[in-house]
Amino acid sequence: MKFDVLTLFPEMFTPLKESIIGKAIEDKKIELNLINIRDFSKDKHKKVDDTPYGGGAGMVMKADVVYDAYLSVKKEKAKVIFLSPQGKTLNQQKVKELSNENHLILLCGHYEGIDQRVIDEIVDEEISIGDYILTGGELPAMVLIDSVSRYIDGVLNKESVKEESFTNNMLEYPQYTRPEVFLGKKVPEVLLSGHHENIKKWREEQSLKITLQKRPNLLKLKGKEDIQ
Ligand code: 4GM
Repeated sequence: MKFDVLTLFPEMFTPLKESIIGKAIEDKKIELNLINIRDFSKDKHKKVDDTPYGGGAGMVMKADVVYDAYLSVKKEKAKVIFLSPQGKTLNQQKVKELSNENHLILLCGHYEGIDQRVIDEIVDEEISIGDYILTGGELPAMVLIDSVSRYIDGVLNKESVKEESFTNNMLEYPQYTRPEVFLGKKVPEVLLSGHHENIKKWREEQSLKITLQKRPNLLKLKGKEDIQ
C-alpha cells in the first residue's frame, strides 16, 4: 500500500515512524510519501492561502496550489481521500475496504478549508474520523493510515487481526499476565487451567458480557455490517 499525503505540515507525521507502522515502512510493507503543498506555491512569498470571497474570518487554501501538489502524485488507479468533518464517519468496515486499495492520496486541509473547486475536481471520497472539529486534517490522516495499515499483509501477525475488538462486532475479552496475584486480585482460575476448550468458552462469554455492557448497539449490527 502506498500513501501519498498532501499537507502543509509534513513534520506532523513523524510519530508514524515509530513502533509497528515505522517497522512496516522500514520493511516496505507500506510506503509513506509526504508532499508539502507549500512546495507548489508559485508565489515568491510561498503563499498558499488567501482571504475568502464573500468575506468572513480565516483563510482558504488556494485551489491552484493544492491542484499542482495533487498533479505531482496523480496516478490513474489512486483513490483521493479528503479528511473533513463533512465526510462519512470512518469505521472498521470502511478501514477494511480501504486496505484493499493499492494507492491512497490523502488531502489534509488547514485554516478554514480548501477552495471548493479543487475538492470537486480531485476528491473521490470525503472521510471524517468523528463528529468534532480539529485544526487540520493531519491527525485524521494519521488515524486512517494507522488503522488501514494494520490490515496490510505482514504488518501485524495474522492472529492479532483475527482476535481483536470489532471482529464480528464483538468487543475483546480481558487479558491478564504475571503476576498471578496483583493488589490482592487473582487472575481468573480458568486461564491457569490449561484447558483450552474451557478458556475459549470463558473468553466468548466475557466478550458477549462486555459488549452488552459497554456497546450494546454493536450486537444489533452482528451479521449485517460484519467486519471480518
Ligand atoms: C474543515 C474542512 C477533519 C476543516 C477541511 C478535519 C476534523 C476532521 C478541516 C478540513 C478537520 C474530522 C480541518 N477537523 N472530524 N479540520 O475528521 O481539513
